[in-house]
Amino acid sequence: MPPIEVTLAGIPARLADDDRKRKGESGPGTAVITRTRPQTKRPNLYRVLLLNDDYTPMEFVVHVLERFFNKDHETAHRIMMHVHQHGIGECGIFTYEVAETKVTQVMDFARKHQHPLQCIMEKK
Ligand code: TYC
Repeated sequence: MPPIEVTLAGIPARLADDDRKRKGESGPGTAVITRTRPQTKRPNLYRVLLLNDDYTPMEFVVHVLERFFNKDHETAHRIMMHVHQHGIGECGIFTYEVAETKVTQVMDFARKHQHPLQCIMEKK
C-alpha cells in the first residue's frame, strides 16, 4: 500500500520540512537565546551646576536648591556659599533627561522672578 501524502494548500508537507531544514531550524522546541550576559551598561551622567552672579539674592538661591534639588536648608546654604565664593558649584548628578528638566525648571523660575541666575549641565 502506498504512503498517504499529506498536503497543505495543495503543497506536499515534506516540502515545508525541506524548507525548514534549509534555514537551519529543527522543528518544535527550537529556542532562541536573546541575552547571554546581564545588561550592565550604565547611563551617561550629567552634573547640574549653578553659576554665581552679583544680583540674585542669596536666599533665592537657597530656595532653588531646596525646591528643585531636595536639599535641606543647611546643605542648600553651604552649596550657595560655595557658588558665591568660587563662581560655580554642583547641585546634583543626573541622567540626561532629568538634568535637562532641572536646568529648565531653575532657568524658568529665575526668569519668572527676574533674577539673572544661570544653571547649566555638563557631561561627567
Ligand atoms: N552672589 C550673589 C549675591 O551676593 C549670591 C549668589 C549665590 C548668586 C549663588 C548666584 O548661584 C548663585 N547676592
